[in-house]
Amino acid sequence: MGEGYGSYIVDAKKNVSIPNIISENSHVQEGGRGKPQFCKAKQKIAIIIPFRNREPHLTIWLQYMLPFLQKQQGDFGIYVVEQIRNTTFNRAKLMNVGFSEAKKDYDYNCFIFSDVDIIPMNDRNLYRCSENPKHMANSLDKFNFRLPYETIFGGVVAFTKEQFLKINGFSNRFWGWGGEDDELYNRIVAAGMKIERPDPEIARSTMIFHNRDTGNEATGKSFGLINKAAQFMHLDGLSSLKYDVIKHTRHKLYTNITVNIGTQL
Ligand code: UDH
Ligand code: MN
Repeated sequence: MGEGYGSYIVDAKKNVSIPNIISENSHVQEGGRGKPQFCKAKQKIAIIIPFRNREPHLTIWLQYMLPFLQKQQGDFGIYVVEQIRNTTFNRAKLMNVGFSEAKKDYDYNCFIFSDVDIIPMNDRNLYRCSENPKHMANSLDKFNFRLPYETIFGGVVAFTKEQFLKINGFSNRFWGWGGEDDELYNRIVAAGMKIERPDPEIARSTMIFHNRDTGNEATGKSFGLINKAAQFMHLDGLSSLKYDVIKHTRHKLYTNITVNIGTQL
């Protein structure tokens, strides 16, 4: 199991440095942009990563994912959307910001929303969009490579631009850990779409071990909204998104967008 064609081991303890990753990915351009050298890709992929205070994870993610995306002949851009300090984390809202900001850069038609700590362990797991919103972290080591429940839709998910617009993005109202991914699933169903998942053997992925972050405690305060997706999705999401960009920086390996997304009312 897990040692088939295309699989490899992710070593999260290996000490790599950003300059190292830069020199190993000489084709990656300013802002974390990559393109196939000898063909034209159909999909233009923005990878959106919600972020705060996880530099070591980001380094590992870049180390594995830049070669991975290039090997898959992706036309891609990496967006690290960083929430300013001292406010409760809001993963979903950062995803919406990433979508809105990436769209200004390039004609992206596929958006992959990925946690910073999840890395696929098989390069046949195509980081591409599909006919339906796609759940890509369906075979995680943390859950013994099984789905903990059938409707789980967290970790890494892929939407075409149309699919994401159809559900008005994520809810902006989930502060602290949990629930936003289940609400997202309910939006998809409410919009009459289905989800799809790659073969679990191919989708095997690892989540780098970590403890719960400060500022991202599960309060459960928003959990009541999970089952109200159909009712609120058209009012709460991309259409109601407000934020201030504090800093917009093109690093060599990614674009950082630091934002003030406010606090829970
Ligand atoms: N994130 C950050 N900084 C934070 C909080 C979250 O960057 O302070 C981002 C990051 O991309 C992360 C994602 O949000 O991968 C999701 O948060 P998470 O990794 O905390 O979510 P997960 O489902 O939560 O992994 C499990 C936390 C409890 C771990 C307990 C240890 N056994
Ligand atoms: Mn995690």
